[in-house]
Amino acid sequence: MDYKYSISEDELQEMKNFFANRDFAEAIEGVKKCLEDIDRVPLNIAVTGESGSGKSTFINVLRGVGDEEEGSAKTGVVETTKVPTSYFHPYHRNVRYWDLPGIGTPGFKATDYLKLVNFDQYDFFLIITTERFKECHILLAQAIKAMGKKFYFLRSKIDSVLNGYRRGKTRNYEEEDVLKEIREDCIKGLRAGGIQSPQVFLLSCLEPEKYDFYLVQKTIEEDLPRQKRHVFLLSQPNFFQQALDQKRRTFALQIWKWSIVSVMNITTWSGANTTSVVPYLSANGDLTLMVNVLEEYKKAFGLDTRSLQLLADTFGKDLEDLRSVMRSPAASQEITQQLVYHHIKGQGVTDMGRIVTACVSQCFPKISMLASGGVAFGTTFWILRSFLQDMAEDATRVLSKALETSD
Ligand SMILES: Nc1nc2c(ncn2[C@@H]2O[C@H](COP(=O)(O)OP(=O)(O)O)[C@@H](O)[C@H]2O)c(=O)[nH]1
Ligand SMILES: [Mg+2]
Repeated sequence: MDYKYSISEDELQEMKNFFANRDFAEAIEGVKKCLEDIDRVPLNIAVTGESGSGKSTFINVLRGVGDEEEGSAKTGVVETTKVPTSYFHPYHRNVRYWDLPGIGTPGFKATDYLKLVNFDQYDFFLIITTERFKECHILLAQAIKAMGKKFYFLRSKIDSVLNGYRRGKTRNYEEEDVLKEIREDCIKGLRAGGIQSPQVFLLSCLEPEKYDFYLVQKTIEEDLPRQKRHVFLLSQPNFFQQALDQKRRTFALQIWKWSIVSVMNITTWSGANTTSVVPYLSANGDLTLMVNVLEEYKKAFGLDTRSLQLLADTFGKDLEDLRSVMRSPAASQEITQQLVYHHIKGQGVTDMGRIVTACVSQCFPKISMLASGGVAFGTTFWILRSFLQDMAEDATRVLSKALETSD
């Protein structure tokens, strides 16, 4: 059994801080609220640009939805609508992407446009172009700024530009030089248009694992307020190892909270129904909760069949090839209470749970007031931590497999 799954000093400190200066019941409620907020806090992302710039395609990539899949944003169609269309993230219903009407039509007025699209409802704007940024993009950005919102400039279809170079006469070009040139050209144009310290992200929806896709994710994440940052991060696609690492770290920091809720659920539950059909539940933690949390890990890491299929399609790989590198039973099998219970019993996890609990009770003696003398806390902690680690490692293997080149 590996001690890397045990609780860290940082987590102990965070727990202590959380419980300091609050009474016990109030702190427990606070823990629950923190977890619930992740599914409740709304995040509305507006995607705007000229018609044909790739807005709808980009929204599908960000949501992890195939262009042809049911509920996808329709791509390659001439836009006629004057109202924004919203698309939920399939696994985070509080995250919504808004496909805004095209800008730059004759007589375009940025302030009128922003009123028309109800600008106030968005957390930030993504402004996409396939060429240089024009006056309409700059006017829009300035109007967004004047209204106190954030925007990001994205230069899309970079694959087409590079293909142009490949086919053209410029034989001896370095990809890095071309990208630098495009970036500098965009920045120069934006500066000339009056945008201070502009930043431009280069993207391709056909090659989302390249260019600035992760950088834009990271930049937005860092700009967002704490509670929104969390759900944004978890809802992002998994084309980069850094995104997987970030998700793992974020999930890891929640585990002590889930472990407390798990114990509290048992207390309520065993009081209500002492003749349970699952008697081991009270000693080990709330299995229903663990199943739900593990399901969430699986989806966030893109290890569910739907996400794997899309990854396989994106990189021209076979679904079964991607599956073949997964080792965690939670990734390759359906996550059930039996699976979790089997894990608890099979590997002496309860003993490890005791160790975690003992660790916690040194600086947080109240833990032993919780159900089963706090052992359920440690068991839940150990289970979630070990499955998280295993699924994160699977996600890394799946991504490497998806990105493998055949030559
Ligand atoms: N080569 C390439 N084509 C793209 C990319 N993004 C979108 N497209 C194509 O550009 C066309 C317009 O895209 P769409 O998303 O409908 O643009 P919208 O009108 O802004 O919503 C479609 O045929 C897309 O397949 C990209 O990154 N690279
Ligand atoms: Mg569209």
